[in-house]
Amino acid sequence: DAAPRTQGPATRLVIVANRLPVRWSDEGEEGGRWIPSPGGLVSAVGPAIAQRPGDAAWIGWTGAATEEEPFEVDGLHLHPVAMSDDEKVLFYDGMSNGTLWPLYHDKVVPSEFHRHWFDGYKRVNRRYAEAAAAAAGPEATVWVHDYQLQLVPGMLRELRPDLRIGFFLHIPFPPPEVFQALPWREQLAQGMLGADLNGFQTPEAAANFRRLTMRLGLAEAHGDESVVAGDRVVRACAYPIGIDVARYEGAAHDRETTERARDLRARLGAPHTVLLGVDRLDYTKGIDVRLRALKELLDEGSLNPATVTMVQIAQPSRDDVEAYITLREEVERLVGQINGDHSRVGFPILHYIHQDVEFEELMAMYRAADVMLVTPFRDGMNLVAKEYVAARYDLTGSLVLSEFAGAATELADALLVNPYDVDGLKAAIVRAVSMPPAEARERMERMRAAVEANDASEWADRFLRDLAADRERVTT
Ligand code: ADQ
Repeated sequence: DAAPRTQGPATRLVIVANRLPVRWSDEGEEGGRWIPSPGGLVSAVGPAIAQRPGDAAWIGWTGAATEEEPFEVDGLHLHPVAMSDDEKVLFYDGMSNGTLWPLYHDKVVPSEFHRHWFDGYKRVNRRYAEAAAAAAGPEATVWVHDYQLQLVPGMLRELRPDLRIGFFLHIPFPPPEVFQALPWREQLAQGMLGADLNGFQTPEAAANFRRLTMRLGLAEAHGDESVVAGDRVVRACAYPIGIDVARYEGAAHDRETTERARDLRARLGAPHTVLLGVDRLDYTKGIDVRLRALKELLDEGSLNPATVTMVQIAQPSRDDVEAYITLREEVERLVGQINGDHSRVGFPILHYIHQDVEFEELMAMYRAADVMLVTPFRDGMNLVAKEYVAARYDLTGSLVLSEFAGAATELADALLVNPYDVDGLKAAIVRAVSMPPAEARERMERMRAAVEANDASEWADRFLRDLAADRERVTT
């Protein structure tokens, strides 16, 4: 049975991710065009792609229901995967965001199991795998990303045993005790075992995966960071993702950013202290508990509304999924309550922005904020925490960080909190607001060293280098 092989014999590296790294812009001539959309993944794997000009392809969904031909943007071959509206509901809203996302994030909301969701997930995963198999040149490297595509490595190995296959999970991987509830636990674990290398954000997540494969009887222990499945050694270890440090530090130093930050503080009424939250509007991010802590601090008089202002950016996200609609209502109720109780005309205590924010504005916010609140109940990494640190070149500012974000491993000098502990969170906020400059400086210096030591491009290089390394043989 011949594997589907067609174009791109030269393609040495294929990235497979849920979305393509472009978006449609209506601006410009001829009714619009595709432009690069700078997300975390693009900036992280971008340098690796740039080293292979003309040799790299990206498989993903454009967001549209229509079928599209491969096209090219800035020298990168893009292969759109078609997905009908019905398939999107099963694969993306359903299995990905209604089953796996909550299950992997400590079930902050209940995880739902539906057989037709999994069938849709399987069907769409197969389409990504077939597209990757068709695009990859002989013995090429394929790097599959994230929880939406966990079956792809296994499917791809069957179609193209010649490929070197890597998988990286951007979100947490739960302990086997939690994962085992999944009716499709074997298929999902087997899917990942199809990869030569499985990367995770933390050593704990990698250990959870290795433990799971052994518990399910799919693999045996093999050294500290691998398992043996059949006749193959599968590595599973941590590759904590970083940010494009130069981009963030550069933008922070920009004169325009400085002016924008000053203007922002003036527009906020020149408060003594600006608190900031920046998240996708997601129930895992702990926005509600953070606002509850703020409310109590204001109610009790531990924070003075005459000197403190908070900005909460909540990027619209997954608004077709029920739990996100409920969260939005809860957050907006809290915002109304807090402002109703503590604002003065012309001076809201809490500025809530449920919008996408452009990069330059986000940088100005990081520069304007004295205290950054990053309090997810569970988070694979959390790049916002690292972006804030990168922006604080003058060594001012405090970071309050959840101990359940992957970033807490590297940013141990933040004020670490248990986001479920409202009193602990309140104490950390008060401590951050009143932190002596010398202490803030010391902490920020160490946090900056950690962020600088793990640049996004090095992260991708390290993963791809390890993936390319000689495969260990299993001797029986
Ligand atoms: P996310 O859950 O999306 O990512 P995060 O790591 O914080 O979380 O990345 C969000 C990105 O979006 C940041 O770069 C941030 O600047 C940007 N952003 C946030 N709000 C915005 C807004 N309103 N407008 C524009 N941009 C905004 C998933 C995992 C994380 C993991 C990353 C990368 O859940 O744990 O760190 O992938 O692996």
